[in-house]
Amino acid sequence: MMCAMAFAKRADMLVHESEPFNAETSRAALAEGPLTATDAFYVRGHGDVPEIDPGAWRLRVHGLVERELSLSMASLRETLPERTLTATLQCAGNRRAGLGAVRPVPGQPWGPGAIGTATWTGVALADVLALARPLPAAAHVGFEGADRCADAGGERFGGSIPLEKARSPEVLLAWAMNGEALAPVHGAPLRAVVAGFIGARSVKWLERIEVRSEPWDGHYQRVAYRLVPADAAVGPGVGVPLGPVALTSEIVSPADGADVPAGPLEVTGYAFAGGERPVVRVDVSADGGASWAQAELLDDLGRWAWRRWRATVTLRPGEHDIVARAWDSSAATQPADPADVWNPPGYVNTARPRVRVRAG
Ligand SMILES: Nc1nc2c(c(=O)[nH]1)N[C@H]1C(S)=C(S)[C@@H](COP(=O)(O)O)O[C@H]1N2
Ligand SMILES: [Mo]
Repeated sequence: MMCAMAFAKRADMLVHESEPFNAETSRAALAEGPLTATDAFYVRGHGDVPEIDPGAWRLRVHGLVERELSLSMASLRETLPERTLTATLQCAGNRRAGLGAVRPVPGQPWGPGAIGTATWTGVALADVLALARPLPAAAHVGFEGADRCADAGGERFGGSIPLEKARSPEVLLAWAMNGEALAPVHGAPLRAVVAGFIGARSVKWLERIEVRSEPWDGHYQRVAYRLVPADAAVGPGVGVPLGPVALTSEIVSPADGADVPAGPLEVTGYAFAGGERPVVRVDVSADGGASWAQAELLDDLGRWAWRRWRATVTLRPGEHDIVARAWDSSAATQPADPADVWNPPGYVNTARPRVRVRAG
C-alpha cells in the first residue's frame, strides 16, 4: 500500500486512493500561504507513477510539423530559454463532494484541496513548437504521458489543447516545481503546465507531443474530462471537452461543522478564475446569503494564480451559514446552488461555497 510518506507528502493529506495515489491538500496547508508547499500539493494520477530513466528519456514532437524532434533533457535545457511561471493547477474534480451531495457522482469525492499553486520552471511550449514549425493544418497540440491507466484499459494518459493556447507564454514544459527538481509523482522528468486550463491537460511524464488537426481522441479527452449534460450518460464524444478554468472559490477556514467562539471570526479562502478574466472581488455572507460584505483580496500572484482572501464576520451565539461568492472581471459570479451545475461526471463545481458553524 502506498501512503503519503512514500511520495514525500505530509501525513495530513487526505488520501482518496492509495494505488494509484490520489490525495488532496489539507485545509491547514491550503491556509498556509500563497504558494502550496510541494509536500502538501495535491496528487491526481489515473495510473501508477511510471519508472523513467531520465538519461534514456526523449521528448518526441511529431504530427503536423515541418520538422520532427527528439529532444533529450539536456538539449531542452541547453537550446531554449528557461522560463518560470507562478500558476495554479486545479483538477476538474475539485469540490466534487459538493456535487455528490446533490446526487451521486462517480470518481474521487474531492473536497476543496484538489488545487494548488506553485512556481514552475522549464521551457515555453511555444519555443519547442517554433523549432518544429507546425503546418497550416495544425490546430491542436496533444500531449501523451508514459503512464498506463487501468481506468482506460491500459491506455497512456493524454490530452490536447488548441494550438493558439499552446503558443501562449503561460504553457510550459516544466522540470522544476517550487524551485526544486520535479518529483516523480508530479511528472518527472518533464510535464506540461497549461496554466488556466483544467489540471488534466497538464500531462505528467510527458513523452510525446503530437501536433494535430483535431483534438486528442484518447480516453481522457474523448470520454473523460468533458462537460456532459445532466440528463446524458458519459460516453465517447458526449458533451464537450473541458479546457479553460471556470470561476470558482472556496472557504478554507472555518471548516463546515466547526464550533467557533461567538464574536469576530476570520473567514479565509481562495478564488480562482483561470487567467482570461481575473478575480476582482469576493463577498462573504454570515447569514446564508441574505447580506454580503466584501472580503480583502490577498497577494496578487498574477493572472495564472488563485487569489486568496479573508474577511471578518461577527457571529452571535448560535448556528450560522457562511457563504462566499467570487466575481471576475466580466462580472460573472458563482451560481448559488450546486444543483444548478450538477453534471454526471461531477466536474467543475463552481457553486458558492457554504459552511455551517456553531458559535458559542
Ligand atoms: N500522465 C499523466 N498526467 C496527468 C494525470 C495522469 O493521471 N497522468 N492526471 C492529470 C490530472 S487529472 C490532474 S488534475 C493533474 C494533477 O497534477 P498533480 O498530480 O501534479 O497535482 O495532472 C494531470 N496530468
Ligand atoms: Mo484532474
